[in-house]
Amino acid sequence: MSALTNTNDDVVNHPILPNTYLDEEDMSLLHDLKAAERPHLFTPIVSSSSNQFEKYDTPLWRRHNLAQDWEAIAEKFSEPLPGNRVEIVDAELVSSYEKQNLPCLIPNLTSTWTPQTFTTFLSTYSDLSFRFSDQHGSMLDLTTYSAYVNHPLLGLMDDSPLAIYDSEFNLTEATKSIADSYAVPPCFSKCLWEGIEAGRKPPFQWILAGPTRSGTGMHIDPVGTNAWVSLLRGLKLWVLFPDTIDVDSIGLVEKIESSVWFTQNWEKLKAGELGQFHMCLQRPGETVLVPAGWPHAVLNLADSYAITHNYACGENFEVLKRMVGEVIKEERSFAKIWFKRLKETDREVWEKVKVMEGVGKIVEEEDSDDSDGSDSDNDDSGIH
Ligand SMILES: O=C(O)CCC(=O)C(=O)O
Ligand SMILES: [Fe+2]
Repeated sequence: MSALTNTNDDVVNHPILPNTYLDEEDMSLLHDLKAAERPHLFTPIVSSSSNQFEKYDTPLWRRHNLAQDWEAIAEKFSEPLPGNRVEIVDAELVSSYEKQNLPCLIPNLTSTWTPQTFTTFLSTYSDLSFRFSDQHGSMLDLTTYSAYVNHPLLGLMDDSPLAIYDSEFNLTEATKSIADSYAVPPCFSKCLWEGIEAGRKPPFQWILAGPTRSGTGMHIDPVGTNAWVSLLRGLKLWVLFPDTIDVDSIGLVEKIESSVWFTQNWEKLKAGELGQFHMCLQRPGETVLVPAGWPHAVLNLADSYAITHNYACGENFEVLKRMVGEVIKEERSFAKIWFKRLKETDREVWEKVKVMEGVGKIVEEEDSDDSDGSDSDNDDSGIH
């Protein structure tokens, strides 16, 4: 959206008010983005309507009316339920949690990072477009996104507003400053995919920026990886379940927005109906270690800005085995690249990995690709 198209004088004359002007093109883009992001909440465009809010309306995004009582709901959620609290530990203990594949929360890992808030992020990169998910290619510029977030009929009404979820910021010159604004905390084990360039391995780093009520519904992180999530500003509520849980019992496949999930399941969690869970509130400066294979949901209880990396961890043999299996199943062309590299650069891990199920077959394929004269390193099958 160009500032020149803004004819709303009230907004222009009061710069402290967020600009919420959206033209028809913006509304149409937002409608497309919402449709791609949550196809199950799709509402067709009412082409007969001349009112753009009615024409591009997405009523299912506010079907639970959470925005109305949000203050009270957020207040209730800001007192985590007793039970398995996520343990707060110092950096030296992280590897022991990686070995046991358990979650923990580590304070003070971000003191050297460039400060950032949801709002400063939106204004710093206002002209640039970002992604809102890895599931589709739709992008939106942050001026339009900011107008959506602050609009009384849109972001301020949605049960779980759109949030920025972008893994490709490290690939462009314009957003390189984001990659330069933080550093991987050294307490996490070395990623076994390290050294393979971004774009040739599965996505591994994301900016997570969203307003209160946004978040990430119940999910398991991709390809058997661990993750760390560092919060710079805001407040996040986490629930994590052990990797042994029956995923049907916690609505993993239902794609429920996290604000809705917590609202519908709070009493069940409290009554122990969902079994063992780990819960914590994450505050600025704190980092959560997410163990591989653990289903979890995260809800922003305030406007939040966070950075997360997923990493391939070799600290726990069973976790490593599961991750290798998932790489073979889901990212076959990357498996070839990774195994070749492991063989050349990390004999110790390679000795463990080479005997795992399916690995020998991939290596044979890679060897015969090489003897064909085809260079699989140039295979740009495009893992993004
Ligand atoms: O903070 C969030 O919304 C989600 C964090 C997370 O679990 C993820 O990015 O996989
Ligand atoms: Fe996650």
